[in-house]
Order: sequence, then structure tokens, then C-alpha cells
Amino acid sequence: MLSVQCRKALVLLNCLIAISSTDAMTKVYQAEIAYFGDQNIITGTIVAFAPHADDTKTTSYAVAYGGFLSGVPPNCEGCGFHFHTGLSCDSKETQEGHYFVDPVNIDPWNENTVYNSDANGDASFHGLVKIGTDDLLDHAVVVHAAGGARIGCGVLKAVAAADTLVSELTEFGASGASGSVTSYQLGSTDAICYYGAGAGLEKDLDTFAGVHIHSGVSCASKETQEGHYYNAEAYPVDPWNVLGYDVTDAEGKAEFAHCVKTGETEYAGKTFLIHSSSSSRLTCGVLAKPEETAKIEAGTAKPEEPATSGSVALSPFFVLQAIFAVVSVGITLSY
Ligand SMILES: [Cu+2]
Repeated sequence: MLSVQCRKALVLLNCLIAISSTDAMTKVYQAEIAYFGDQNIITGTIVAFAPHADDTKTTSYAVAYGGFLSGVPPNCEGCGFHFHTGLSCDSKETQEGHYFVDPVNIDPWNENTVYNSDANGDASFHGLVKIGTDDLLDHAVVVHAAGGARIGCGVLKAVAAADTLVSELTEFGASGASGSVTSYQLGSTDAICYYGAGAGLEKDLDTFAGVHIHSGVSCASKETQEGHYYNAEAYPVDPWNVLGYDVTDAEGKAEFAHCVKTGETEYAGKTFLIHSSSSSRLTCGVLAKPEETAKIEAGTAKPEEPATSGSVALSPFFVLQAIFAVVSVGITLSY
């Protein structure tokens, strides 16, 4: 479906490129959590990621989530957090029960999809869950207290691709690994949530390996990648130390999703790395808006160049690709 903007002839080429590159992208959703029932102090944000079901790097119909909650019961251990079937937070009846569809027939919203709160009633949490669908739009997200009472609820709304930062991760140091990441910064705050997948990592891993945003802006070398990206004055303990993946499959594939606050607010242009269990750097990519990534892949811009939307010169190669895209879309639409 072409957007209003895309129907204007002057920007048609850019839109066609954007469409072709976003078709297989991870969709991002956000739910603002408000209180439900008589527990009236809960606030929070949940970010959910739905990888394209055909993406070979990912587990089919698994979705990822991460978020931050405030005002939940202090020291709540293993308290419930679920996506629900209903499309409204109004009542228990409209929220309905846990959301999963065929071919998943055992409730995946079990003890693994929980949050733990600290003594102040704050919680940050993340996870991956296989629910049988990548359709998350408008579904209710319900936060429970210990014992199961529903204390918070929000509805998942789509995040525009233009508001995300993505990166294709390529091997570093002849590791043979690759990956991709989709991230979403919560407004202009220091909080960012991301979902990613890696391939060609260590096989059958069952020990922790790190995943981080680094402060450097080029993947060329360890020196240009620099170290973990965070403000040490705001966060004396490196928030990245605990973020990574714990398992890979027999082919060395892994998925991960986290939400983190770094004390920094400028994530575009920063490097994103997947490490091995011994901390060596396996893949690297630079976080950029999806349309800029498409231009980089089309050979019209380099990762180091700042965003110059609407004024990128078209190379002959790019024009050829665009013409091909027009032909492809024409064929698709004629069916
Ligand atoms: Cu790192």
C-alpha cells in the first residue's frame, strides 16, 4: 500500500526503495502501561518486536519484548507479564486471556515471561516468546502482581519504521558471523530497546556472551569501535555487562532482546556488536535509520555520512535499481 507521501511522483523512487527494504523488516510496537484495577501508581513502557515470519535468521513466530515499569509492588519476584488476546484494556473481559495461536498450543506465557521489581517498585525486563503469530497490533499487554491480580495494562501500537534504528551486522576479524538488529529509543530519553539475531556464532553455546552498543562510529577496528556506550557518571556500574545471549543452536544462531538505560541519548551512528563467550568481537554494524541503511546497501551513501534526507545524489547503479524496483512493483500490483 503506497502512503500519501509515496503517491507524489517526486519522491516515488525513494518510496519504492523504502518499500522493498522494509517488507522483510522486524515490526516494532510500543505500549504505554497505565494502572488497571485499584493499583493506581503503575506507569511503564513496553516495546515489542515481531521479526518477519520468513526471516531465516530467526525462530518463526517468536516475538521479543522489553520494557520498564515503575510503581509496581516492590520486590515482586517472577511477577507475571503477558500479551493478551483482547484489543482493549477496559476490563478483564476485553483483555481476554493469554495471546497465542496455532501452531503454538501450549501457553507460552508461563514462568519465563515475568518481571522482577526492586525495593522501589521499579523493574526492567526482557524476553523472547513463541506465540505463533507476528500480528501484535492493538493487543493488550497486562502486568500482574504476585498472585496474579491484573494491576497494569496498555495496548500495543505500531512504531513507524522511520523512528527505529537498524543495522546489518557483518563479520569482524574473519569470524564468519553475521546478524541484524532493530532498535527503538524511547523518545529522547536515554532508554533504548532492541531485538537482534546472529548467525555463525559459536555452536551449541550454553554460556553467556555479550551484545552491546559501543561508543565508536566505525566498525573498521577495535579502536574505532571503542568500548561500551554509557555515561559512567550517571551509571557507575556498566549497564552492558549483563546484556547478551545465553544459548545458540547447532548452527550458531542466537536471538536477543533487551532494554537498557545508558545515560546517553544519541544512538544513531553508534556501533552495535555481538561478542563470543570469550568476549572476542564477532560482528559489527552501525545503527542508522532504515531508509539510510537502504541507501547504504544501494551504494549511494557510506555508513559514516550523516543523514541528508532527500538530497542524496543518485548514482547510475541506484537509478538502475530503482527502475528495476518500478518494474517489480508493477508486476506485483498487476496480480
Ligand atoms: Cu561490546
